[in-house]
Amino acid sequence: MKRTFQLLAVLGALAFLTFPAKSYADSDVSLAASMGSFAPNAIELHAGETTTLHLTSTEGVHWLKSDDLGIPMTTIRPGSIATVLVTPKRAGTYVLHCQMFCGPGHESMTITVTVV
Ligand SMILES: [Cu+2]
Repeated sequence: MKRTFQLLAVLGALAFLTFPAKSYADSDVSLAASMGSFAPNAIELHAGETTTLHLTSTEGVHWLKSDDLGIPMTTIRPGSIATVLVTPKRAGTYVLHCQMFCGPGHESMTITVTVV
């Protein structure tokens, strides 16, 4: 009985961690930064729909921001997930750059966001 309870507690915690802001957003996109790139480096969002971005890093500290898309300056660091809600207003192609010098490969750190 105690074992069953423990299992339920673990499953509950996993569900919470896996679907953090599900009730607020239409969809989720996960991005992982490393030295020199974001993976994926191109994503598609929908105008007028809210997407939750889950941002983490596998290597180094990076920063993301977009005035056009309403993404506030966000620090992306290893071992944690930064959650940002984004609701693009207009269709178009937006190229986001890492916002502060992070080390080798910084110049190539871009994410192309296509809003349809
Ligand atoms: Cu950088």
